[in-house]
Amino acid sequence: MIELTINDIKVKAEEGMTILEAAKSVGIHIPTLCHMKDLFPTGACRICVVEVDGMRNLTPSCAYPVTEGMKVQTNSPRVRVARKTIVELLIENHPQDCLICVRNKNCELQDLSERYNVREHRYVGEKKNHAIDISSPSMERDPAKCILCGRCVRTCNEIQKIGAIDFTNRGFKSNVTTPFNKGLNISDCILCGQCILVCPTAALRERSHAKEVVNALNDKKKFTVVQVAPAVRATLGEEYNLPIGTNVTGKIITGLRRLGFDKVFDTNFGADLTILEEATELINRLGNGGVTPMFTSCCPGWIKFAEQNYPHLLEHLSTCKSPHEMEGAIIKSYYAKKMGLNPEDIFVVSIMPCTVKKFEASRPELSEDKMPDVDAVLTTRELVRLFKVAGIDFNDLPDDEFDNPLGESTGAAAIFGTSGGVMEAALRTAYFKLSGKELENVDLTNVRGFDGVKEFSVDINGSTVNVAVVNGIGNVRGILEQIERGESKYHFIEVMACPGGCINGGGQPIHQKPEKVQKRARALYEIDAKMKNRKSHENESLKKLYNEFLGEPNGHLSHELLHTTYVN
Ligand code: HC0
Ligand code: SF4
Repeated sequence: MIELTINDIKVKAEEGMTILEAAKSVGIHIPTLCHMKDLFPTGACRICVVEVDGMRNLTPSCAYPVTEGMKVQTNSPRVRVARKTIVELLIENHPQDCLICVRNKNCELQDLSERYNVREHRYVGEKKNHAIDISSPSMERDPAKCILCGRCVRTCNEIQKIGAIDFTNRGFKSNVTTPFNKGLNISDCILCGQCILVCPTAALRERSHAKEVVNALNDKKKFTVVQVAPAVRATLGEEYNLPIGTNVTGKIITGLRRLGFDKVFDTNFGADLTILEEATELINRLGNGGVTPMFTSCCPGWIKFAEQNYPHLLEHLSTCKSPHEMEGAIIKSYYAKKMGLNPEDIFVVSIMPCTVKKFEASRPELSEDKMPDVDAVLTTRELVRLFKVAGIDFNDLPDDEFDNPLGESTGAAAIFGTSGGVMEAALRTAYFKLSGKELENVDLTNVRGFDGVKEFSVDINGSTVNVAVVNGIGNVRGILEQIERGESKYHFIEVMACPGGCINGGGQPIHQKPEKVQKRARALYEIDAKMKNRKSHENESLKKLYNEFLGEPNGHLSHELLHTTYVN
């Protein structure tokens, strides 16, 4: 243990701790911008500077380790002036359009301006002027709002290991951009939106589909159908100050009805449907000597990554569309027929925790006869904005239930939204299909949690099935290289691009609370544990769908409506 004083308070800190961490441990706040927990400090932004006895210059506390007997002042007049000057300089080179900014009231620059009592313009001068990058169907980049903290660059390069964006130029001309400044859509970006989640301002944000959705709701000729992803129900409440991990399914349904949707369905139904199709595909591949290991295909960020970087391995991807796309296809075929509706009059909206789903919905491979399975995708954050405009006081809403038949689901579907969930759900059904027996304990805890790669082997009818779960796209290359070398022992692999899975998707509420991922995941496991039916093949409405319409999993009609192809 090391003893030091911070603001004349005696502090005991572990060796190797930074001044920032030691201060935090005794309730002393030091502001940060470039700092990222668990990543090597860069000390670039200088907002965390402190005064250390015996040192001439101010010291970045995020990058400097504590030493025995050290005396630190985190709030001296010199420190305050330095921090305030940094904030003032950032503000003067910023558009200052807070009132119409999508991050108004959720912006770290605004918070710093408030904290340091910035009340006048002292450094008015030239401002950087960059065009907004709107080349991608999922995201926008607004470099004029960038304050060069570098958190997006580090997230993309060091966590996601994509490298789609980086710093360019120096001094006043410094900028974060794509290679050759060509736009996100032609970079290596997979549109995961992880960079949006760490951006302190609105320099990175989703491409909004709100206008299209409002127009459809106002169009009397349109039959509007909405579906809600598994992970949204465990996170949306955070935007209304509810504790992280509060399940707000019932309130979301009521809110969507009040917005005017004709039907409110559950993507979890599509998730159960995906499991029946995917488990059958796996069993067929294992039985017929098909290409294995087979990868899950529900994460469009992972699919985009595979198409861009490993086109020679695309045969390993399941051909299943993702759950919300399957649900869209069923709404515009089975449900339309049942209700006597013209599929062209149906407008399907998916509420998703994800930015890539916008790109996915626009893909021509995911439409029938040029009619998209899903017409618009709103992120969790965009739905909250619509609720606000519509005068909906979310916390006071009564609970309601999904419409049927495409609103019924099982516990297996609920856990899709967290890393390992799709694998656990698939194994519950694959075990039954292969052995004719039900799993005694459906809680497959080996595939839960947030390790980068999780492994599990299950004995089914005397054969061992080896599975792996890749948590975050940054962990996938090693697994793919094993396959390239012909050394993979796995039969089935789940990949989710966002660390933690969809609960931490790029469309989710933005705040830097490190415990959020665990608490959100726990909410989904609780939903699963409380369900009467916890295996996808127990979904009664799904059985009816096969009896009345599809025939059998992987049958002719399923292939036409629920499976897809990939582009290399
Ligand atoms: Fe997910 Fe999905 S689980 S990708 O994370 O598979 O976005 O929540 O909706 O489609 O179901 C996201 C979440 C989904 C899909 C489902 C899958
Ligand atoms: Fe990188 Fe993902 Fe952001 Fe694209 S969306 S720049 S891949 S972090």
